[in-house]
Amino acid sequence: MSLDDFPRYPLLFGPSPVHRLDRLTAHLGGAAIWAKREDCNSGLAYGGNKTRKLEYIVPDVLASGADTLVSIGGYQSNHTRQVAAVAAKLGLKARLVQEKWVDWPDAVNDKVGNILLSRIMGADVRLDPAGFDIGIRDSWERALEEVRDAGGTPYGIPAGASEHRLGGLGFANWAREVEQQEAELGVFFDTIVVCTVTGSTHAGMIAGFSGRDRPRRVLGIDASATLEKTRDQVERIARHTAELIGLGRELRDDEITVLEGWAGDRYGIPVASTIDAIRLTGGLEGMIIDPVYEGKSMAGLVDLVRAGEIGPDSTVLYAHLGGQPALNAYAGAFS
Ligand code: 5PA
Repeated sequence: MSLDDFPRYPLLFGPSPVHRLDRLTAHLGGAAIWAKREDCNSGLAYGGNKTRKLEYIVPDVLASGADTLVSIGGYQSNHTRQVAAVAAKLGLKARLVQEKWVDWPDAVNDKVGNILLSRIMGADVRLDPAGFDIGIRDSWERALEEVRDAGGTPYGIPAGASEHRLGGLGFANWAREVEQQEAELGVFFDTIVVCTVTGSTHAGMIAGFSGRDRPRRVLGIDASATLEKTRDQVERIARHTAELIGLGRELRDDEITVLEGWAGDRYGIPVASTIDAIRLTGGLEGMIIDPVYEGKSMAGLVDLVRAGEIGPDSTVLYAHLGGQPALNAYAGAFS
């Protein structure tokens, strides 16, 4: 088996854009920094990393004969918003469990941003008081049951589409896309920086790059603040995805790197370095990143370059995975 043996339903505009971040590079005074932009990869409700993952899941949805996508995330989940968009596009229903993953004191947290967009797209949005956990949830299993009881045919997509058999394939394909873009641009990204929480984005990249001759580092920056769970999930999904696409060997431990230090104490709560990274990237590049995910991975990139852990001769690709709609629910952090 190889990646090409899996059907892909196109949801993206095409390859996501890759470009230099010249002013950020000059400001940090070290490695050359580039970005690859999943935040503008699709016309479906602002796109993002889940839209890319869903390209490999939709064929299975269609084959299953389901009429309702059932998924789960926090109130401000980017994932559930992208599931709602894909359901709309396919003419399916979406049933979304939105748990209280973040105790954030903004009165509009369950009204603006991602959840607003999901409501606009016609999803059946249900709030649930449960807290943050990246694993398989009872509330999600109950939602599947309820759809069945009501005579529907559900298709379950777990948090972040990660604990899904095909969840890693989208970013294995991303790795291949990067190689094509490198050939066109005449550049080699020796280091990739990516935010990791439910794991299949990072894991897919690891699997996708692992079959290549020229080694590179794929640095996952934890934004879950439940490091061991995320690390386990990344490792499991990376190994599974590598097997699916026919790597033909076990992944080595040193291919799986999840770094801690920028998540703060709790998922979803920005810390000083997150806010600094958001202002820095916005002010130098006009590139907008969010306080839950990308602000944390950018804070990691900034510190690793400044500390020389990513050396001055490196060429770094920052994976921008989307997520900006959540900013609307965090206005208080910037006032
Ligand atoms: C998310 C995830 P993984 O979950 O694949 O590790 O990706 C982390 C990530 N950046 C990084 C953005 C913008 C993300 O949205 N979001 C989740 C969501 O419910 O939105 C799955 C947690």
